Amino acid sequence: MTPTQRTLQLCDHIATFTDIPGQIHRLFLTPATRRLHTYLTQEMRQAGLQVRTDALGNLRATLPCPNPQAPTLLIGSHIDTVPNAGRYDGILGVALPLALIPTLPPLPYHLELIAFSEEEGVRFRTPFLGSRALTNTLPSLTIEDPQGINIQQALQAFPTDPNQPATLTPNTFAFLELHIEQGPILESLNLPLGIVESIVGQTRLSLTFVGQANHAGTTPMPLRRDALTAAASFITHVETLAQGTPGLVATVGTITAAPGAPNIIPGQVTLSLDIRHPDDCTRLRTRRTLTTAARAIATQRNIEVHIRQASQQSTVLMHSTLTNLLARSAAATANPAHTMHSGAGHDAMILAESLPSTMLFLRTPHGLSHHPDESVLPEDITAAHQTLTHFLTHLDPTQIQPRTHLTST
Ligand code: HGY
Ligand code: MN
Ligand code: MN
Repeated sequence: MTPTQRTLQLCDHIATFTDIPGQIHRLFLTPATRRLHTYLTQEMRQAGLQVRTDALGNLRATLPCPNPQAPTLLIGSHIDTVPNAGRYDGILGVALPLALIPTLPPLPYHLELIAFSEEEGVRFRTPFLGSRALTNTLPSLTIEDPQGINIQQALQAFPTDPNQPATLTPNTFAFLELHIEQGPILESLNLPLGIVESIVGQTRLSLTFVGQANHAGTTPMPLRRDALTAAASFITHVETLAQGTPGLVATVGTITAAPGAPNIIPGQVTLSLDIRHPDDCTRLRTRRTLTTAARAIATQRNIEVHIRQASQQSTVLMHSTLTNLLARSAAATANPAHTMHSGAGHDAMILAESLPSTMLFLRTPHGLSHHPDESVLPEDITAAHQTLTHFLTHLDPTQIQPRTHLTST
């Protein structure tokens, strides 16, 4: 079996680990993730890796080099999914290196393959928990999922071992993430690979509009305090602002209305807001404009609004020495690549705060991602394998200077 066939086989099999039969739906620390850990641990051990699960549920597999003093290169991506997901977002960045490892020559550094436990922010409405553990920037573990289970309780139930450090392996010198592009740019250029120069910043908010639930038949329109119509007005405002601001994307991706019956005026509505722009100042200005708008809409309608920031990430630059080596590796293996920024968030944007980091993208057919029809071309996986092999065999840890300032805000 070729590494490309093996990569696809791994992705196909990983897709069978799901909490909702008939879909790919695998959130942080769920039973499906537990079963996937067992499978991946076995596959990683068969590839000659030493495997452990850390205290935050990240699966960590090391290919040691003969010199115990050698530094470590970290490589990987996430294994949680969005609801009703495709089979490559995150997963490919674990499967592709795992398939390649048996073909690699000896390297002058330890290689640590990591499957991050949480990146999407679906279960606890807070993203990047796996990589945040490694950079010591975890939020409070008392954050609860919709069932009222907090992160600490979920870790105990999984279970993870609190004595397994969820920190960077000492002497880790760099991080590399492979990922599908999740957008249409590479396909439009007819190119298999993307070299990521920067990852766009993002802010995620949770807004709760609180009005007054009441009888839908007896309450005249002028006397209502309807939280859902306030939210609807706000959502329209979000779209209008984003449409009128070049480069801005803003999304209300979830909404719940309570108590939730056809004959009750909604008294409470909670929605999520995701704001992204390559320029941090524009993103932060948008955050201010939209929160001010939410408060104005609430005041006009005599209701309250509560705003919580779930996460905020600045735009980060990838490490130029690593990025240049990736570009040279693609060229040396005759695989055309496009240098670009990432509109999607990735674990690399968290790791880059502490560690020289870079990313390689694979073209996404039809630009379709966060969708069950997400796909990848076998020839692009082969291009990524060739590029990665060249990168790993030409990477000199002594040439990678740590960076102290990587973010633009
Ligand atoms: O939301 C994102 O950008 C990523 O796919 N988690
Ligand atoms: Mn994703
Ligand atoms: Mn992803």
